[in-house]
Amino acid sequence: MMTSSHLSDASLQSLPERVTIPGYDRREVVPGIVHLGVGAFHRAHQAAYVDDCLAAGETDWGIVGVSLRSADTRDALTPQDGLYTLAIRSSGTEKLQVIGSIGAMLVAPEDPGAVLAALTDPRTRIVMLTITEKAYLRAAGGGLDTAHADIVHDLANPKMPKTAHGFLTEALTRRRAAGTPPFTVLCCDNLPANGATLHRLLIEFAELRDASLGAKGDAGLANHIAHHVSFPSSMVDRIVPATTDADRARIAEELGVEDAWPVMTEPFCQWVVEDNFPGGRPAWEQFGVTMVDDVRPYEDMKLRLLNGSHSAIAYLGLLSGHATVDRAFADPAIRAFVDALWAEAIPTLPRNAGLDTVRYTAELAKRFSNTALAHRTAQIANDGSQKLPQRIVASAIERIEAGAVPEHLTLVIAAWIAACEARGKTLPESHFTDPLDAALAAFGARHLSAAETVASVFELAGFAKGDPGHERLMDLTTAHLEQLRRSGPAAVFTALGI
Ligand code: CS2
Repeated sequence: MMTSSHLSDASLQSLPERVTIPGYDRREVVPGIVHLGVGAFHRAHQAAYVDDCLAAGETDWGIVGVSLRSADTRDALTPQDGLYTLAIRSSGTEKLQVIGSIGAMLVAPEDPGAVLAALTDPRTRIVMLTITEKAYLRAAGGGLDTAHADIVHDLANPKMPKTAHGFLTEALTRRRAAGTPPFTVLCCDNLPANGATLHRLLIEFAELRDASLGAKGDAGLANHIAHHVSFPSSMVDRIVPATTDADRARIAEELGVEDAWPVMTEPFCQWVVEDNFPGGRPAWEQFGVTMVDDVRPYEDMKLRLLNGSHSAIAYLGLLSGHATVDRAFADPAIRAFVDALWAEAIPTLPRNAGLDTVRYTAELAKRFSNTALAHRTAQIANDGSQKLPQRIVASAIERIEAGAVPEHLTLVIAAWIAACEARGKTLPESHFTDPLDAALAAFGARHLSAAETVASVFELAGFAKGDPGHERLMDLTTAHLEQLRRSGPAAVFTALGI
């Protein structure tokens, strides 16, 4: 039998029996989905669900993976025929599954034309996205950041786009001209009302495009997107720590062949999708996906309870010297803080939506305690300015407007600012990054008071802009930042009675 030193179609049959391999003939798979942002999260989540569909005989939903920025994933996976190992880890056990749902892989900056060709292919009926919060290019007020260099570029060069906005609008215009029905756009990022949010941003982009292209453009593209393209919202959930070299070495040892980029994850996996796919979809409900009319309650619960406490654990963990989520969560003060944070956020969730927050938070506590994941606090700390609005600020504002004093939620905002300030001092220089880093560093250099810092950061990040509770939110945050600067997290926990 032919053997190979790395994972590939040719080496699949020689893998040890304990490794699950694709249960279908990959040559029969036809691409039906284009996925923008083929990072580890996509490969642990949507690609695994699609793998199950393919194995059940729904062979026309293969994935074309697109990286909007770097060539890393393509370079790692193309020699492996798109195959990679998903390592499902819990304290003491590891299940290995080779996923085969990603066929072709494209790198947008190298060949935007090839990406547009995949998007305009009539077989493509769904375009999914996991491009991270910051790639939606929202301005502080929530609308499109029309001054962003990439938006400016894409409006001037519609045939050579860089952004998801540019690719989707150009592809939709070409499909419309060719008489091909539009694809459904399925946003899978951690944004509130993510489908509707992307829909709104694309309409705004298309309006600018219509105006700038004038007679040369596709008259009425914005209108077409507004009325004829579907943007279901979805809630995605699976914890995916970044793969380390030690993971690679361990997986190679297990497989007997190299895998350049295996993905680590936990057993838990959830996907709740608004059922609005005019162009068809896989029968996801048969493979554990919850298809619903309204995703909002699930989305709010996940963003405010899971992601909100994740950010809290990340920043308070970093300030307390904990490198991973499980270590931070084992710290009794942080554990007690997270319980209090949940108690503060839960009243902001919809009442009559059947949410079981007791069960949900108990399950979260189990997931955060998974010692096999080694999920780094610094990984979650990235892009706080983009994450905190929907994870923390929204609940804090609602609590203030309901007459409460959200001491715990506001501590998370202060801890984010303090952790940013700690970089280059008690934390390594670029331990985590944020799109606002240049401005944050400039505030740091001016040695502003806590009140001045909070006011500047809120203004810059657009936190709670225009909300009546804005001043109160800043005051509570300032008090925490003062104390964090003066005496560190332990003193703040004591002041909170923890
Ligand atoms: C995390 C998320 O990095 C982060 O900001 O909070 O990636 C989290 O692990 C996922 O949303 C879990 O589904």
